[in-house]
Amino acid sequence: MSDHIRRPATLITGANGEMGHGLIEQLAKEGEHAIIGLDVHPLDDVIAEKCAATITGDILEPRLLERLQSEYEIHTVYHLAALLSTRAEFTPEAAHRVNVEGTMNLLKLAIEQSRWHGAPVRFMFPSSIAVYGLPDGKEKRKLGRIREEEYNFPTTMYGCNKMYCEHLGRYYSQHYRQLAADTLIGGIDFRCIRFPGLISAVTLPSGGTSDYAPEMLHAAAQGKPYSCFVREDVRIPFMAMPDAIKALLLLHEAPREKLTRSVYNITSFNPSAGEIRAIALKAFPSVDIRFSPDDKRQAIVDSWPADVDDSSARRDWSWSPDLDLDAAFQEYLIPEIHQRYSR
Ligand code: AKB
Repeated sequence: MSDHIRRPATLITGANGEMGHGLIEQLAKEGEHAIIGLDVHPLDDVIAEKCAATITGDILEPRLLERLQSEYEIHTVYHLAALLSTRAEFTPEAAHRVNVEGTMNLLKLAIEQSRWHGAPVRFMFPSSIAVYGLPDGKEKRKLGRIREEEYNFPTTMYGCNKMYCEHLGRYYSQHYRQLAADTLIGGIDFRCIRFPGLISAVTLPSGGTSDYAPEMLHAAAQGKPYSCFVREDVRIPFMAMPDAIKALLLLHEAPREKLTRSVYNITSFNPSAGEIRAIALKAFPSVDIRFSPDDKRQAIVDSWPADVDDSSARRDWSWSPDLDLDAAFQEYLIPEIHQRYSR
């Protein structure tokens, strides 16, 4: 038995993904809880060494869940594992299994954990602007910032999965086994953020539809041509990865009594694809970036809002991004991506 056993632990699923990298870096600096990093792929060495334990496995695998249950005392779950919007359209049923059944498994694990140690398990869940479904690009351009309860008609399997999991989280935290005679000890404290498209200097996303922005920038920094799969005028909200991590940690720390909802929008900036191209070309002038829209992926992005209203997050847990458009690109993304590819 190693020293992480029965030490209060934070479980991170999808730990090897984009957000997992940034989150593990940050949590390791704080050093409060032992980190358990779980992913279907082995964790990269840089983050593995910051974890008290790493597990390679599938959240749909019953044995893995039993192992987690018996070996660890989990107080927080960051459930980051998911199949993103583009990939999910190729295998919708598999996406349902990973995104919905996987989340159910983690919620059940969290409930069981809280029974054992008697305290609520904080369940941090990244949802997405994919839960919105606007009628079309024309309507989208007319609408302003979308509030959490508006246009909840996702057109993608991933969006449907995220929407349902938002409700599952609310159910597990507020109504779980509501007819049972016994009182639930502990329970789940479910906190969810609807993230915009994310752009990281360190990693490239895979399988998403907002991926055109990070792909364009990373290609430009390597001097590679890029053919963008959405139109030049398309606009959705984005955020630089450090702000996404900041948001997760801020919401995790927020006093429960301040939270007026379980699901919050957040945003930072919302450039059009053409504006992102202009920024990339200014930094890397000789690259060839063209637009050759794929109608079907374009339609997905047209169903997502051009902007979201994040006033509830600003009010309830003092959310505000550190990096606006200019700072995100000029102080974080361009210098770090440039350095990364010039090594
Ligand atoms: C995707 O494109 O699927 C994700 C998202 C917007 O949640 N990046």
